[in-house]
Amino acid sequence: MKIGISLLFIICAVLNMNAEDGHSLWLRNKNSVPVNVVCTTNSPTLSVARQELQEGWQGKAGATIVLSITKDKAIKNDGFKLSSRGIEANTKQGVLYGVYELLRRQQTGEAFKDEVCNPSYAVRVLNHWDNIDGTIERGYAGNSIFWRKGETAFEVTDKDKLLWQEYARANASVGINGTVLNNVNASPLMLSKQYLERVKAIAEVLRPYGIKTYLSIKFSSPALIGGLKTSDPLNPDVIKWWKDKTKEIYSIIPDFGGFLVKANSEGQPGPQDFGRTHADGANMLADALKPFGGIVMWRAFVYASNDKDRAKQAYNEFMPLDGKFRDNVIIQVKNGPIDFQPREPFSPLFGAMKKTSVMPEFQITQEYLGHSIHLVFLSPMWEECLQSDTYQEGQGSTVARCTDGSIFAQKYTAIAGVANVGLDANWCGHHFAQANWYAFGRLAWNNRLASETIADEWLKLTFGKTEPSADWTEHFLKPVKQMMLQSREAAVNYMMPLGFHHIFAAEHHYGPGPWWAPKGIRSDWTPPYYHKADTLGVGFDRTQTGSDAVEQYYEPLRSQLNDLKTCPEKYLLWFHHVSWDYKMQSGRSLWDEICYRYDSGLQQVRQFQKVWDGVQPYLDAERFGQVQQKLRNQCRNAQVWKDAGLLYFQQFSQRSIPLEIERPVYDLEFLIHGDSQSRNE
Ligand code: BDP
Repeated sequence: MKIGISLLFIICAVLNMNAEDGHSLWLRNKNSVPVNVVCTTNSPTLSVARQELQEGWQGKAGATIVLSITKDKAIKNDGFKLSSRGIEANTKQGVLYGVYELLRRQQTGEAFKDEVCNPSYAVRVLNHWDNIDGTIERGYAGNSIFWRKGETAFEVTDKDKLLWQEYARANASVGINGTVLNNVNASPLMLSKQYLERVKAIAEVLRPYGIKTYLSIKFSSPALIGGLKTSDPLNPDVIKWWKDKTKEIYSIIPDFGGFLVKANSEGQPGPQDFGRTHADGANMLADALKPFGGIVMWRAFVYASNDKDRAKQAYNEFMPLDGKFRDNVIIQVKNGPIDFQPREPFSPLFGAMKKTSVMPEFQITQEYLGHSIHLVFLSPMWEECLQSDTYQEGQGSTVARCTDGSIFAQKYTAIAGVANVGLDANWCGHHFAQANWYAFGRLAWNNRLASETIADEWLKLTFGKTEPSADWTEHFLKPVKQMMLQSREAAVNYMMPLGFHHIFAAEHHYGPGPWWAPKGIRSDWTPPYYHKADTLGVGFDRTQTGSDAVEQYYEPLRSQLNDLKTCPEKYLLWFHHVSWDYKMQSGRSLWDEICYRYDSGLQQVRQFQKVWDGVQPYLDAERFGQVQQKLRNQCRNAQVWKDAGLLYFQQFSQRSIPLEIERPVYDLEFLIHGDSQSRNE
C-alpha cells in the first residue's frame, strides 16, 4: 500500500513535470544541433551568449559562429551586426541581443542578409508595480517575483535566483535592458539598507543579461525615513540626503540605473507640496544621479480634482517647464492623455515638449483591458499610438519619431511598459498575455514593427513546431493570428466604442459601470464625468467651445479633431458631445451605431471561441483548456458590457435597440446591484 502510494506520487510528479504550464514562454529550444562558437573576449554576458547559441542553434550542424566586440559607427547603443560569419557589436549586450535575434530567425524561419540592427530606444524598461509586501498593484498573475513579506522576506533562495534568471533571460531575448523593481506608489522603506541589499542580489542575477535595475522612490523619503523636517527639493539638507542616499545605492549596486518618480499625483507627495515645480524636484534628483551616470524618469501622470478636464492637465503642468529639465531627466508620458484606456488619442505632450527628453509609457498589465481573463493582444494599441502623427515638425512627426531621437536630439531615449509578470506558473496569468510582454520588448527595440509580424513571431515561438507543416500554418497560425490582431478592437467594441472612456464600475476597472458615482468621491473618478450622457446626446465636449482640449494638438490635427465632421469616429465621443440622432458614416444614427458596436464586440468574442475550439488538435491539452475557459469568461463579461452599455444609455437616448441586434439578457438592475462584476476566474 505504502509503495503503491509513493509510486502514484512519483507518477503524478512526472506527469506534472511534463504538463505544459506555459512557463517556458517563447523560449523553447527545439532540436538544436552542434555549433562551434568562437569568442575572443570573456565576460558573464558573453558566456550567456555562447551558451544560448549552443543550446539553441538550428543552423548548419558544426557551423562556426564568431562573436566579436568591435568599434563600428554604424552600430548604435547596444545594436549589432549580423552576418553569416557571426555577430559583431560595440557592447557585450549587443552581442547577446544579436544571438537572440539570430536564434529567433532560425526558429521562425525568417531569412537574413548581412545587416545592422539598432534599437529604437536606448533605455527599454519594465515598470513593476510590485509592493514590498509582495502584492502587485494592478497585477493579475499572482504575487511579486521580487518581494514577499514574512520572516523570509530578505532571504535570497536558489528558487528566487532561478526565477530571476529566467525572467532576465526572457527580457534579454526581446531586448529589454532595464527594470524598475517596485511600485510607482512607492514605499519609502525601499531605500532602506535591507531592501537595498535585496536589490543588490537581484541586480547580480540580472546583470549578465544586460538588465539594469532602477527603483521608484517616494519623494518625501528624506522626512519619512531620513529624520529631516522637510523634503523640500531646494533645502540643502534634503539635497544632501539624496546625494548621500544615491552614493550609498551606487556603492551597493554600481550599475544602478536611476529613479522613477510619481510625484503630486493621486495623493503621492511631490515638489509642489513645498511650492516647487516638477523641474525643481526632478533636477535635484538628477544632480544626485549625474556623477554616476544615472537617470530620472519623472512621470507626467498628474491631475488635480478641481480641473474641468482631466485630459488637459498633464500638458498644462508640463509644457511651461519645457527646457527646464536637466539632460538626465526623461519625462515619462502615458500613451493617452487620461489613463491607459482601451482607446485614447495620443497624449498631446508627445512632440510638443521639444527641449525635453520624453518617453512613452505603455501598460502591459491589462488593468483596463480585462485583466488576465480577456484575450487582448495589445500590440495594435501601442502601434496605433506610436504611428499617430503629431504634425509637430510637419507631416510624419509620429509619436515614435518624436520620442526615439529621429526628430529631437534627446540625450536619452527611452520607453517603459508596466509589467504583467507575477508568480503564476505561466508568468502572466493568461497564456496570451505573454504575447503582450513579448510585444512590448519587440516594439521597444523596433518601434516601426507591425503587430502582425510580432504576433506571427510569438505564435511560432510559443506554439510552433521546428518544422511547421503547411497544415499547422493554415489551421493554427493563420486563424489564431487573425484572432489576436482583432482582439483589441473587439475589446474596444464591447467595452468603450466610439471614443467612450473610463466607464468602469468601481475601482477594480474590470466590468462596466457607466452609472457608478458613489457620494463623496471625486467626480473625475466617476464615469458620468467622462460620458456626460443626457437626453440630447452623449460624449465629452473637448472642442474649442467645450473644454478646448483640442487646443493642445497641433494643426492640422487640432481642426480635424475639433470638427464633428472630420473627427475620426473612433475618437468621436472623446472630443464631442453628439446628439443621439447624429448620422454616422455607416448611415446609422449615433444611437444605433453604439448598439451595433457593442453587439459586434460580443460577437467577435463568440467567434474567438469558435476559432479556439477549432485549433484544439494543434496544441497541448493544458494550454488549450485554460484558454478555452478564459474565453468563456471573457464572453460572459462581454455580454455584461454590452447589456450595460445598451440598457444604461437607453435611459437617456429613449430610443429602441435595432431589431437585428440580439436582445440584452441581463436586467439593468442586476447589472448595477447584482453579481455581474464577478471576475469568475
Ligand atoms: C492608474 C491605476 C493606479 C496607478 C496609476 C498610475 O489605477 O493603480 O497607480 O494609474 O499610473 O491607472 O500611477
